[in-house]
This record gives sequence, structure tokens and C-alpha cells, in this order.
Amino acid sequence: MKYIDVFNGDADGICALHQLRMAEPRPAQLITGVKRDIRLLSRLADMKHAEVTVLDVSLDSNRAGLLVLLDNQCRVFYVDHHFAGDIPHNCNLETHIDPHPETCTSLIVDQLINGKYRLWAVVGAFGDNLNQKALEKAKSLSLSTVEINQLKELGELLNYNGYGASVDDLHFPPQVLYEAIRPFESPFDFYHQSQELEQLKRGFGSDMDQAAEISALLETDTVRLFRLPSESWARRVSGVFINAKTHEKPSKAHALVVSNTDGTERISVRAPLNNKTGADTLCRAFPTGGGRAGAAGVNALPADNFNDFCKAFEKTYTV
Ligand SMILES: [Mn+2]
Repeated sequence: MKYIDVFNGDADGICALHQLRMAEPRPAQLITGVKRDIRLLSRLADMKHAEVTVLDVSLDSNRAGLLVLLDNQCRVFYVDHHFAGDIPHNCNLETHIDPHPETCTSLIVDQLINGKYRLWAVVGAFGDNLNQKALEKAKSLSLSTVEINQLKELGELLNYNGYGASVDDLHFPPQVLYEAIRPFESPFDFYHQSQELEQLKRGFGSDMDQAAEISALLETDTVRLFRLPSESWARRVSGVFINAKTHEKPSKAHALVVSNTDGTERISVRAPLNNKTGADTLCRAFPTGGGRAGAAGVNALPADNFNDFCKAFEKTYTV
């Protein structure tokens, strides 16, 4: 039997797979990519009679690929927390999908294996920014504050590694990072011994130092807009950067612009932390825009529309 493990290349995807494969070891071909590369099942169009495990990518976004796999007599085990839409009925498909905002794939796997490798579930939850939930789970393990902070840092660094336009932007292709983690049952051993993690720490520090020198392109009483250069370091750090800026001034809305290589603009929007509304409506008004009320974005805004976007951004958050 051919086994294939498909997983999102962020902390949650990696920690979900690691828990599952410690509980149920088996050699498998790995399919993954940068965090935003979520249509992973489209790469398996020719696969027949395989056992496929899918972790931490939306079923709705992978519906076409999933139906092809099922048509090709593959068995699929699907665990996720993103929007799924209608789940196909098929005796070869087993799903564990919970779109609740306070869960993630690592936590769902933790339930499935009765908390056997819970430390890694906590790492995945921190990686997905579910800090409250991660702390709650950590409580059952009676950890010290130092240990909890190590799991948090580990989650954040694994998550940081997933950000980029393509795998070339990343410090490590996600499957390489997973392979580095695989020998470690304890995240604390990985934390203390891993060369890869050392490199991620240094890279994160240097990316953040560069970002700290960037000042706002536009600032009013209610909004701030930043532009980072179209370089790998900026693409790696953009998610952390805009979240940090938002926490700095929680009553303002924030936007971050980074040019894509084709000349279009990639825009991320965060509504004010104390009023998480409007980001989705704003972004959906532009081609390739989408997201949630508190956090949304436009993937490829034509450069000609940039001024209109700036005006709409200001207007959305000016009372
Ligand atoms: Mn996730």
C-alpha cells in the first residue's frame, strides 16, 4: 500500500502530523508547501489506490482534488479546522473536521490519540495563535513558566518558517523541518538540540530588526498603513509584523502592502483590536480580496487600484 501524508507547512500542520505519526508510525510520501499554498490535493491527480492523510488544509479548497482521489479508489483520512462546506459521503473518506475558532488541527489530533503527545499539540496551538487554548491544554501537564514559554516560542518559530510567496523564501522547506522534528518525542529536546531551530531564531531576529526600521506610509487618527519591500525577509515576517503593529496601537486599523513579483500588490488588513469589523467587506470590494471581519487581505491588487484601496481603507475606519 502506498501512503501519502499531506499537511500544511505551518506549525499546526507539522505538529499535527508529528503527533499522528508517533502514535501510528508508517513511511509516507510527504506533500506540503508554504503556509498559503493550501490546494495541496491538486498535486495528487494521478494517484490511485493510496492511503492519504490530509492535515490542516480546507476541504472546501481541496474539494476537486479530494473527489478525484476518491474516484481513484484512494482512502482518505482528513483532519482540519478550516471551512469545509458540504462533506462528501463516501465509505473511503473519514473526516474529523471542527471549524470552531478556538481549535486547530493539532488539538483535534490530540483528541483522536487521547492526548498521547500533548506537548506537541500545545506547540501547534501556540503556532496558530490560540494562546488561551494552548495555556489551558498546558495546564494538564503541570509545566513551569519557562517550559510553557519554550513551547510558545517553538510554535511561533515553526509558524514563522511557513510564511513566504514560495518555498525559496523559507529558511527550510516544511518537509525538511518536519524531518528534523521527527526523531524528537519531546519538544524540549528539540528546543535545546536542534540546529534548525537555532537558524530560525537567528533569522527571525534579523528579519524583525530590518522590519523595525520601517515607518508608516500613511497614518491618521484611526488608521496606519505600512509598506515592506518585495524581498524574502519581508515576505517571511509580514504576518508577525502587522500583528505586532496592531498590538502597538489597538484602536487603529492597520494595512500592510508588499508588491508581488508581477507588479500587483499583496495587502493584509487588520481591523482595530478593540473593534474587529469591516476588514472583510473592505477587501472583498477589490479583486482577489477576502477574509474575516477582523483580519482580511487582497492577494493581488492591480497597481492601478492602489489609491482607491487607500481611500477605501481610510473611509472604512474613519468615524
Ligand atoms: Mn491550523
